[in-house]
Amino acid sequence: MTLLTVRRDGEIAVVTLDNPPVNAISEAVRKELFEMVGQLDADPGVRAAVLICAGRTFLAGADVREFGKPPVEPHLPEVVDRIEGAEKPWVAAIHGAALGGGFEIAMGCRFRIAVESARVGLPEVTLGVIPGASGTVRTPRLAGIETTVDLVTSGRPMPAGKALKAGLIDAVVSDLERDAVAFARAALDAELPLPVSQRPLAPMPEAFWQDARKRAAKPGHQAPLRALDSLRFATEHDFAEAMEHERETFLDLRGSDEAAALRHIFFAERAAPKPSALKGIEPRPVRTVGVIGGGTMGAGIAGACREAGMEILLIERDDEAVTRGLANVGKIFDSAVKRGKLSAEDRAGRMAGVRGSTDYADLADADLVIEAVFEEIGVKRAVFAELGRVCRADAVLATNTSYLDPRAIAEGLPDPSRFIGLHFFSPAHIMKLLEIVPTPDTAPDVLATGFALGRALNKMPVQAGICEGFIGNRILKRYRAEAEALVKQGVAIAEIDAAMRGYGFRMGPFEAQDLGGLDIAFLQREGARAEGQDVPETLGDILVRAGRKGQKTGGGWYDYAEGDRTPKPSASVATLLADRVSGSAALSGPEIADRLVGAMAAEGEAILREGIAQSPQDIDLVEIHGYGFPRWKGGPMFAAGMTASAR
Ligand code: T1G
Repeated sequence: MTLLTVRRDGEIAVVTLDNPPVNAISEAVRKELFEMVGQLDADPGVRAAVLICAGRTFLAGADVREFGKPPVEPHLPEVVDRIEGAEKPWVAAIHGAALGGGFEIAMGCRFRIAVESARVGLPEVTLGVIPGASGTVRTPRLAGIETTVDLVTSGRPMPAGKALKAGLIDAVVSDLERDAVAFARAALDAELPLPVSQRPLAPMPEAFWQDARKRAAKPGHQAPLRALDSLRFATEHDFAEAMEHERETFLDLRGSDEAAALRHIFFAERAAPKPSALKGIEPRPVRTVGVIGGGTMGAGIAGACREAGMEILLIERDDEAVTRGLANVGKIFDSAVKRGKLSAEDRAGRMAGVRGSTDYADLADADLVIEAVFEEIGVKRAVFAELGRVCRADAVLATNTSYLDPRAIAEGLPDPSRFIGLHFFSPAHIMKLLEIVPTPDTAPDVLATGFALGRALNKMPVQAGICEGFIGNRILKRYRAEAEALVKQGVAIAEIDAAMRGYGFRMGPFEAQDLGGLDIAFLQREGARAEGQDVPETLGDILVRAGRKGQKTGGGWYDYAEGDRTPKPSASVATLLADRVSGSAALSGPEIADRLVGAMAAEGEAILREGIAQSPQDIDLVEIHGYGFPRWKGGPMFAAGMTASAR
């Protein structure tokens, strides 16, 4: 045994697993657990066992790195059954998160206890599989079918308090190991509950399953529905048959493209915030953040930084704008209170850390200042000229620009090494993507500070090189251009949107423009044209010039009835674009999606070639966390087979 250690507390054996970083259930862990049951059953001095983990968490599930390899015995279901069938009852002592196979092992134990901060869950669908060691078969025997439906189809973990009420755990304790031993000792004086596999489970009516399917369905994402099927099968067959069916489903999904895509993203999301190129480079500490501009973006950035515990100074041009800016930040916390995520008292605490001022001199102690003012080079340059004068020499100065060249903004700054682009996405307190855009002068520890800020704000930080639109907006432009090319070839606008929704996007390219407004991109194109750039006319230009800016003007690519956001195909648009459409291409939904995703991947390839992105997986993360690309498709680069990820 190298991962399991045992110590005796009287007649209770305390079995500790130590397999950092998250006690993932590798082949070795399965083997040692399997053997441990026999060892303790054979020990006459042992009457019960406590299973507890060292480090940050209880068993966090099967080792995802083994998914690409053929399964090796003992398989996890056998380990769970062996624990359940042990002569001496086991008690799972949970801290951190008991997830997937970790919770399945806990269900093989006769009892489960946890500390208040612990969570239990079955996140397998987030990896494109379903529970493979009784998650859809034992869980409903513990917590009933309704609770299990949400656990297995959403993959969302449940906090210990709720899990106790749901019957998933037996007690919430404060001193885990001490209380687990006491719990095991006390359990020996009473009649033991039935092993979970022997508890009853009754079928549900057809209507229940139809409704559950409707709620679980996400276009193109099969795992949640397969998990539901496995759960239903378990309610209509005996335990052994249900286990066989679940295992078959799990093994079938394990090799699927969807599982490969979600594993690709799982590891990409963990690698992105810690770029290897920054290893050993100490970021500058950030406790006080100045935000210049209290509009939507500035307030969102201020709210995100405040939520991460930083002190905020919001700078605006006059007292009225300061008041408005502070009110914008307050609204962010008000909505958190409304959603029950924040108490009124906490809200007060959040706002106590946000001050407003019109005087740049108040930024003298700021560690970081983020500019979020109007997207005009003169305005931004003036802001940084002032910041260069008033801020500490080691303060990091950042622009939130979406489209301007950060090098042009930094021009004239006495020390450009402390300047960086931090491109947040609106609403900045919600959107996870943060494009980090260093200039050639940006110091390595300033770049490291950008990534440290991304981690502190629980964002998905991705480094981007300097080009128009960096990574995300550049791909968006190509995506929209390809969609317009299909319209010119005679493919209906509504069919294109439907195809992308069928692929897994929440909205197609045209619906999304109508929601956001066509004029934003139009003004960018007009600005570039005014600077003498050759920007070909787009179909969107024609619509904007005709006053069709989207939902806000009652019509864009679609018509909208008064007070109704339902997009209706527009005869006016057909007339406006009639002389641009030449062809009657008939493409299926998947063919349309392939065309558009292919265009995104082609642009991604150019972005890689130009060194604008560090890796194809970074591009996938940008698309998933900034532009609604369905994560179960892995991102455009993965979908186009351009990543080295294990399939
Ligand atoms: N397998 C292998 N490595 C894992 C892992 C796992 N399950 N989970 C995390 N890691 C690595 C991760 O790559 C990172 O590595 C480090 O641990 C810290 O991760 C049969 C089939 C547990 C809540 O889906 O949700 O069981 O980058 O940064 O923020 O039914 O990790 O440091 O080299 O995320 O503290 C089900 C996935 C598997 C849990 C901890 N289980 N993990 O969060 O750390 S399927 C999961 C998490 C299954 C059975 C089925 C989180 C965490 P590195 P981290 P964290």
